[in-house]
Amino acid sequence: MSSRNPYTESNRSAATDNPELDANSKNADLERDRHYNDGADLRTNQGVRIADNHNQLKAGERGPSLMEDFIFREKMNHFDNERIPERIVHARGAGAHGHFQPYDNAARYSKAAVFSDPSTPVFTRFSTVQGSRGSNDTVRDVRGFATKFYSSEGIWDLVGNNMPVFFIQDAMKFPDFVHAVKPEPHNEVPQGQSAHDTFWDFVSLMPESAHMVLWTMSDRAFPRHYRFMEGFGVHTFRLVDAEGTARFVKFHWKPLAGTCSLIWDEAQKLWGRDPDFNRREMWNDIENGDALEWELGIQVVEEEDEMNFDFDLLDPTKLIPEEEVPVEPIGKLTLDRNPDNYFAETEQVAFSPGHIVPGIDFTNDPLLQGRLFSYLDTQMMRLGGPNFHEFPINRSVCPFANNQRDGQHRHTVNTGQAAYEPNSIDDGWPAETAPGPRAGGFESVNEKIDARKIRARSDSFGDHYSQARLFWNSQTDVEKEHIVAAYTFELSKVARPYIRERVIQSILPNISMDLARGVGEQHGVSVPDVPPAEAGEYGEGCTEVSEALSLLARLPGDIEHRKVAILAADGVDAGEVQDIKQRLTEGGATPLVIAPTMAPVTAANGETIESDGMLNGLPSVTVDGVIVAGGQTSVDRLTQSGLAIYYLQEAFKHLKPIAIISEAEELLARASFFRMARGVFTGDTVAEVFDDFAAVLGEHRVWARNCVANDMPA
Ligand code: HDD
Repeated sequence: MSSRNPYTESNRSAATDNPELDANSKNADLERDRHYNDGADLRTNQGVRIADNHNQLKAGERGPSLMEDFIFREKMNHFDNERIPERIVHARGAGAHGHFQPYDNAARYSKAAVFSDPSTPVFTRFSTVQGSRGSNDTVRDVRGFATKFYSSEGIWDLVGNNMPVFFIQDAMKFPDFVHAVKPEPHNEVPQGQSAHDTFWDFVSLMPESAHMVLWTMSDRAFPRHYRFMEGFGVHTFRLVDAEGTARFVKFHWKPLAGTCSLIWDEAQKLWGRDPDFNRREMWNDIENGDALEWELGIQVVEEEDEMNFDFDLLDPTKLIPEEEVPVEPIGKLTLDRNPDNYFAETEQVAFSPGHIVPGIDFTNDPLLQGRLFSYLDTQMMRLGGPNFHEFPINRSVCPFANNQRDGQHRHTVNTGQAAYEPNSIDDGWPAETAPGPRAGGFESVNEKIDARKIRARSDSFGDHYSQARLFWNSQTDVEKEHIVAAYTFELSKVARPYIRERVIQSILPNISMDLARGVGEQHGVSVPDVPPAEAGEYGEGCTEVSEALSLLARLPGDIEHRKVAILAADGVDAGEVQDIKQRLTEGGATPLVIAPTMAPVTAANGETIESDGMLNGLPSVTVDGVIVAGGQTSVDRLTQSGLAIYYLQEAFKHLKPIAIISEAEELLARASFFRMARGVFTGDTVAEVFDDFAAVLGEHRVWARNCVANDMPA
């Protein structure tokens, strides 16, 4: 600390205390900038009322336009400059507001206000990494999971992903990695995906990426809904308690709804059927009052235990198995309010791992240290200068004052004559605050460093395969099949045979011979008899399993938040439709009546039933299960409809539960599956089939059907 000037001390009582925040504080803060058009006259930005917003000023009705038309020029000039650069990575995203409530145990680990205040407002943005702002939601990619906590002691950003590790160990390689994964520079192909030469060239030459690439080849790479996705802080961070004791932590977001992903074929079809699938579902659910919820958990490692692992806590390509250090829940995140304006909030929000508060600190993870530079740097360019902290979405809810001044787009009107410290002209304000457990100034962990300058990688970062093997060992058979299929597909898009061979012969055998052989067979590439990696890199001893690494370990278990199609056509049994809707709604699921057209369905008893969508407008890839409502005429009509048959076949292929309330022999025959097929339930009444259908829906998919799903032509 610098020496304190006397004016600071004498005037301390005038300083602002931390405000009392509640879940609504950021919403109230944003109200200062909201603009409402109700009853407003159309005016220029200078306030001049506009009489004609359809015609330029011209010399005669058919004559040339006049330069003088300041109204046209202002309008066009603003329009021409509407775009800002998109994020260099994570360009496509969707965000929501909410709040964080800590549990009673949280303050034990950290003095950060966010862990003791009853509620802190937050804004969370989910994103894909590779694609541009207009790319598809459901591509195979990592998902960003970035949360801004507007805490009473300043802003904390937890800028994580939905996978707990990363592709590289040192930020020095980040530009290389991003150049390799992004669309190729000569033709800007492909968009939003890793299935191309430069990505596989790079990762096959960088064995440290093997673990993370394996995660991205799993179904985690296309979550069913953001609410069904885990989140991770990735790096080891530090929490500092009120006594100043620091502990290492890994942050986890555990979805209260459980984990569910799409199936690759489903994800691909969604690119065309609903490219905004994840974004739309989050938006609609929040509009319907169905909030998204996660628990924040931490894995805590005491400082003296830092070296007790067979990997390095500073290596971001490693996770701490939950069986070794359990995840302790310390709070709950709720996202329950949609933004008012995509650009002002979701596009302009600026996250940075460097936004931390007293009670939270960094570690020497070289990836994290590099990130601390990169985010602010990119935001200067993307958001046009150093004043983006003034944008409503980025503005701290707690008061702040300092001597930073001016710059592009400055809004604050700083008063006073002294913009320096120490000063006596403005009575010494704004003044420093000494560190303290509450309302204290930020203090870095007092880590002793005694080292020589060196550009090198620690040997403790050398094992690139043990944890990849741990991940592989921990997958169920279905998940393993999907991973083999994923590598096979991705490599089929790689034009250069030697890159495909390098992946199959030099990388995959070190993870698993089964994986290597599975992919090798489909590419006609032989696999060596023994893994080629050096013993040190290979982690030969790793035969362990961590159940928490399987997506199926945290299945929802019930039908809450699931979307179910009720197929109906004219002649449907209205009572059964009502019965199905009621049972689904009682379980927290959303029923959607899907009909051949958007015209209301006329039921057998003459009632009309509104349809929520058409067979090809809300196709089976947008729902989690399908029920064909009873009523013989309706079932007969659906049996004759190619779209209805395709709907059922596709749902079958994607392992979704199907219930048919009718005898429906012909429908089953046309759809080419059998009454006894797994997860297909038929009966005369809803009561007969519903519980079985709901039980399977709770498990998300009919996993046992995987072996026959590929036979389905849909
Ligand atoms: Fe990053 C954006 C997450 C490594 C540099 N990153 C960005 C976003 C997320 C992450 C979620 C989007 C934030 C938003 O929604 O606006 N990044 C990660 C994680 C990483 C990671 C979990 C590894 C553990 N990132 C990483 C490295 C660097 C960057 C190593 C550079 C040294 N990331 C950036 C960036 C971005 C970014 C270029 C682009 C836009 C932005 O920051 O604001 O600075």
